[in-house]
Amino acid sequence: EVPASACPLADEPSTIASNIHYHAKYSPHFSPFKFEPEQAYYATAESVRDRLIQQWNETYFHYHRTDPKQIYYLSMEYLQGRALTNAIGNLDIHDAYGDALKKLGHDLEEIVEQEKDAALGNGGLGRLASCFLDSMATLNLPAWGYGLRYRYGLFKQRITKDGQEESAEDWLEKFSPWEIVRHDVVFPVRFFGHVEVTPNGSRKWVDGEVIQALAYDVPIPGYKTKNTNSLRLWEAKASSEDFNLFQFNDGQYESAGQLHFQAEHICAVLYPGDATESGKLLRLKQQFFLCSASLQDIIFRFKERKGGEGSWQWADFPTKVAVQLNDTHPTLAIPELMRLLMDDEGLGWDEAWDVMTRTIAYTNHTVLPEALEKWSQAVMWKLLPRHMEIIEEVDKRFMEMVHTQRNDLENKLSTLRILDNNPQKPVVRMANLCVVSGHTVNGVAQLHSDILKSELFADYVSIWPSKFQNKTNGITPRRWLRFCSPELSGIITKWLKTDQWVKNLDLLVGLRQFADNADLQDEWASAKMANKQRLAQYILRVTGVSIDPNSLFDIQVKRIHEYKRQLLNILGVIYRYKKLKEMSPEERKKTTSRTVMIGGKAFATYTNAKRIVKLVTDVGNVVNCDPEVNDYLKVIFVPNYNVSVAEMLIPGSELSQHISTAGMEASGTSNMKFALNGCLIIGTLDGANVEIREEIGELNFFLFGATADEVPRLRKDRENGLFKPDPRFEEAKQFIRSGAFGSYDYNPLLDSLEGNSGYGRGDYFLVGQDFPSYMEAQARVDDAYKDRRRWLKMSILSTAGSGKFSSDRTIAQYANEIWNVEACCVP
Ligand code: 26R
Repeated sequence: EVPASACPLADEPSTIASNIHYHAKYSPHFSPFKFEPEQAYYATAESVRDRLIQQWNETYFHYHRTDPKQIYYLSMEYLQGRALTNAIGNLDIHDAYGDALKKLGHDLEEIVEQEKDAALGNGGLGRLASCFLDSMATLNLPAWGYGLRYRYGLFKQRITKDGQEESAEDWLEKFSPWEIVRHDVVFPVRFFGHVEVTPNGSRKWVDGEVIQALAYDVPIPGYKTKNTNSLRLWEAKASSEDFNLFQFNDGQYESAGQLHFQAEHICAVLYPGDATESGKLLRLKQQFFLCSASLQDIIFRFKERKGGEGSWQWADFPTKVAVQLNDTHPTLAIPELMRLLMDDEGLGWDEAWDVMTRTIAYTNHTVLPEALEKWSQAVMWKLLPRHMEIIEEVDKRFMEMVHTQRNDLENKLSTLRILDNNPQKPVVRMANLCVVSGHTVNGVAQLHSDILKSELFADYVSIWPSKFQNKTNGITPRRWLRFCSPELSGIITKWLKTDQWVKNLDLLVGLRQFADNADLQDEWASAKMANKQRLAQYILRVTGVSIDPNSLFDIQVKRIHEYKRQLLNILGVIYRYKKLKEMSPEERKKTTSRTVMIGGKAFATYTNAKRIVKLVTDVGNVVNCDPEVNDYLKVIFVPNYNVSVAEMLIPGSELSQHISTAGMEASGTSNMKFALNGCLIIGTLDGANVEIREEIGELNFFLFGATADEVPRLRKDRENGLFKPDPRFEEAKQFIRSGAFGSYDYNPLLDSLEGNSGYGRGDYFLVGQDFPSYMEAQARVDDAYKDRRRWLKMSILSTAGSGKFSSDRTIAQYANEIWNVEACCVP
């Protein structure tokens, strides 16, 4: 009764419905008699996938025929989130699929909730990579992402009475309809072994263990365009030749499949703990696995498109290939490309260096010293002996260049070199290798790029002034406004009289002229209210706490880190609570009611971050149950913050906090998502906050805190005992110490804010320093919220000023100023 080949590409709901029905019946993931939301999700996803595959094949052949220069984005992280809403939105078939599902007795909004997030990343850097993929496809750029297919991505967070508890999240438990295994795309990746000199004098890396990299492709559709790019994720496998059948039949099961176990470990988890030697080795293996497999694939495709042996020149490689390193994690692409060109393709050093350096560029995403990668030379020699030879040669040639051309830098050489030969612990500095080898280095917001140029990489700037650029981050307006807030999107389209803003976000400035219009303000308020109600229901479901949609929704969601200063937020909340307790009921009624939500994951071994999670939950437990106060203040720890949760929180927020110590947050990208959704920001002059404030106007931004250039002096003053804490700050800390939030030992956390913390860096993040100006900014927020019209105007102006922060703008700049690639539109 179901047409076996129901045309998958028609747009009529009834045809779509029969295609979904077809997949439910003939794609055998479940028993055929069930068609519950889960089965409906898989069948719908497979039906959408048919369309993606169609466009994807056309895209591949078009790129193959026209041979444009292609971008390859190498990243250890992608935070894709869910794919279904995004795919039907980009394919512009949302309503047809909604109607089709209705015919089948299901609700699309409920069906999409069935999908697990693909969380193959940690935070900002991974989500940026995913926004970039969306923009590259939307701009019709020939671009592929490369990453690893981790079995367990970012851990699942649960909140217990002891704080955060982590568990493995098996996103592949029931198969992902969005990936397609390419059994014909397999490359060998070697580890360990040694270097041999061949009779003709060239060098060859041999022996050791060889693991196979198998490709899984995820289609990346652009918005309202045919171009559909790929995210290629590598999985590690041992070959059947490495299975010792003889040993197995002899009962030696472990040793029979040894390489199979080794292979399984490589892609088992994202960021395996690196406290142990074996943990460090595994992380390095992961990085090399990504680099080697991707480069072999890139070279293969370069040759394939050139059509056969002898028809290409290696000097042309950089005119067809641009490789972008997402931070230093894929730095090994540099020596690996050199090795492949010299040892496999027979190029000399100079020729290989020229090709490599014109191909590879590097983005820096952090200036935090503990996040700047340094690999032990001993581990590198063991795992990658040929690459260490190459790195030594790069180091040697760099030193020679300084000797002959830049005598003045001679005394700086020990920090500028790639190798740090400190006898205690000789290491390779990955960022230095990237700066010396890449053709371009960029930061991710203007302030961050300026800091790179004036501090971290200052001496390199004097050698290669034109190598350094800024590319302010951006976010995709599809996922982060059009799809996550359809109500607000509809209003914007109505007032701008076009939906072109989804592809050209600068058009949002057109809202400015209506910011005072009471009709727009009322529509705006009702869309925001609907989003707040949806969020309130969600919070009730996951925490059991009921929150009032008429209160000010104040949100801080991001990884828990001392430099991001969730502690400043919660200390402010604690002070507010204490004052509310001291007020008379009449006084309380005059205050602005707030719901403070804090969410984010703490790295499993980051003790102070976990203490902060515990503190927020303890404060919530006390405040939310306090009948005197809980009409005016609620404190929620939002569990398991991820991309899907963000899609719920951000549209429902009114105030968001981006309050890092100035100079420490490279950019931030959630700040852009909140601003785009008409949420006002309380923040420091850090990262992209600076540019957001410029764009939306200083009157619409609640600014506080020390500036980046004041921070070093303030830290010195502190060390010298010149800092006088604000009495409110002392009162808040004392309140915690008094046991107001339970008996957990918060002293180590609070001591980190004092002059002499255990680390010898008392209040390194300047929480005490910025506390008074933070509280004053919060008082301005309370005032502003009391004037409903004023607040709505600011909210509209916030969205209107967010055009610059589209990742389409960011990617267009990378394409023009770093990659030198052009669009290649599939007809
Ligand atoms: C390898 C290990 C030490 C490691 C360090 C740091 C692994 C991952 C990171 C994550 C860092 C690099 C990160 O996510 N940085 C964030 O990048 C975002 C996108 O550019 C910025 O918006 C954000 O400010 C920055 O913290």
